[in-house]
Amino acid sequence: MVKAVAVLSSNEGVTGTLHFKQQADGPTHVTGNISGLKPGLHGFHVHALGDTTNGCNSTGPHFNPKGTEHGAPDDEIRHAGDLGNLKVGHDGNVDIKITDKQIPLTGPNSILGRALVVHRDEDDLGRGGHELSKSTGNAGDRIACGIVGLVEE
Ligand SMILES: [Cu+2]
Ligand SMILES: [Zn+2]
Repeated sequence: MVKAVAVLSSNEGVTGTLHFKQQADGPTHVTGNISGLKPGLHGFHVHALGDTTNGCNSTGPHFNPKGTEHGAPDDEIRHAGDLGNLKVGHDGNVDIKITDKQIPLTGPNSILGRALVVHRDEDDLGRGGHELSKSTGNAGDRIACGIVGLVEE
């Protein structure tokens, strides 16, 4: 079992902690809670870099080891980092429970040391027809992010 954690930080009052677990070659389970968000949908991705020297803006593009187009988590064609949208309730909170095969904690495509990013707007999942739909889902500013780091087993 490999375990990791990402603690989000933000200039806009968003806070949250995400826990990651992966057993052998199985999918990665992500659980946690984020608060301080506007109600509604917010794009949620793993970005390629763990560099926050310029805040969330220096974390690079969506993690995309296969060199494909942006999509929805359930799509055949998606970036590995495409985790879709967070559905935030009226209280500004969201509980997260995601199981995904494309965000391993081990191996060449590991997400360790990369960034988890929350966006201001909804991710159109590649279907919005905007010039950014096929690269970012046109999800707007990066309002919170945290680096995925190892924790003790
Ligand atoms: Cu993103
Ligand atoms: Zn993407």
